[in-house]
Amino acid sequence: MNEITLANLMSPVAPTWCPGCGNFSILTALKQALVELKLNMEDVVIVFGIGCSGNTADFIKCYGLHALHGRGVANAIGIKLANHNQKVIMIGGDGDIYGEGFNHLVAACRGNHDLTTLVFNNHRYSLTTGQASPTSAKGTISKSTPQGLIENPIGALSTAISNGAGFVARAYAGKLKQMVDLIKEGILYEGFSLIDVQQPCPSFNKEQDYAWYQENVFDLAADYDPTNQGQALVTLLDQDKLGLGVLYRNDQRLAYHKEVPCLSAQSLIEQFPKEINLSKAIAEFV
Ligand SMILES: Cc1ncc(C[n+]2csc(CCOP(=O)(O)OP(=O)(O)O)c2C)c(N)n1
Repeated sequence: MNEITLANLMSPVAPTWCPGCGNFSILTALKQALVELKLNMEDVVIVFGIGCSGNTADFIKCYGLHALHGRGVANAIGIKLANHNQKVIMIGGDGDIYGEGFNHLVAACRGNHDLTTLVFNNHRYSLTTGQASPTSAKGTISKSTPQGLIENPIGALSTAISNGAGFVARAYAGKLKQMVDLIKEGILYEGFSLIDVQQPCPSFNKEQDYAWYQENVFDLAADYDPTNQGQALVTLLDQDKLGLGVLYRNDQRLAYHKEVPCLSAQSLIEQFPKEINLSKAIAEFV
């Protein structure tokens, strides 16, 4: 057993993100959360999408998989079904998870699959240099929308809640302690946890800079009841500002792998026939 420390999460590769990118603090918060949870390196696997966010794969040393664009959640679901003992985390951008991979997100919500998805939401496709994404504001001028974006931003969190996600939260890259606490809570939650992390992109989203966020985020009220699904949906529909904290939490629903009869007692790897030499099979693929 190899307990997670900041030192053993340290990658030899330095981040290539732009100065001022919100990704730096999200990575710090994720590492801090893993350390505070006192997990072992062997028990955590992180699936990364494609994008500036997905490039986190190079900047944290852990077990993981760099998936195809939009397909990270599907891979994460498979890992969890194969090995229930793993804490499975999926990291990707708003383009990756709310755009190309949205159907997989909805599937994870509907099944309440036990994994934690962190969306690095900078409201742009940033690795490809700043096209409008599903969370860009209507009217956004970008390389792909030179005359202004016509569509409304996607209601990703309300879709997640109304489709069965058990834990939905919003964090902000400028509030480190709250981000650490929300990530920890999401990882400990047994079921699907979605944490939308609002983050400035200083290179390709000049409108939503740190000053904009200071004006446009607020902490959910102390008496906000996250178990009230209707209130969570109304809160999301009503808000023109971004409420931070746990928007919705359902402790009544079982995670997917606990409900599937052929998996609830033993995961796939536990059922794997001992006489088959898995190392040989893996060697053929690597
Ligand atoms: C299947 C596929 N479609 C499109 C691309 C091109 N592509 C690479 S990164 C990217 C944008 C990523 O944006 P987002 O997910 O918001 O992440 P960010 O870079 O903003 O962190 C796109 C469209 C790709 N690599 N693979």
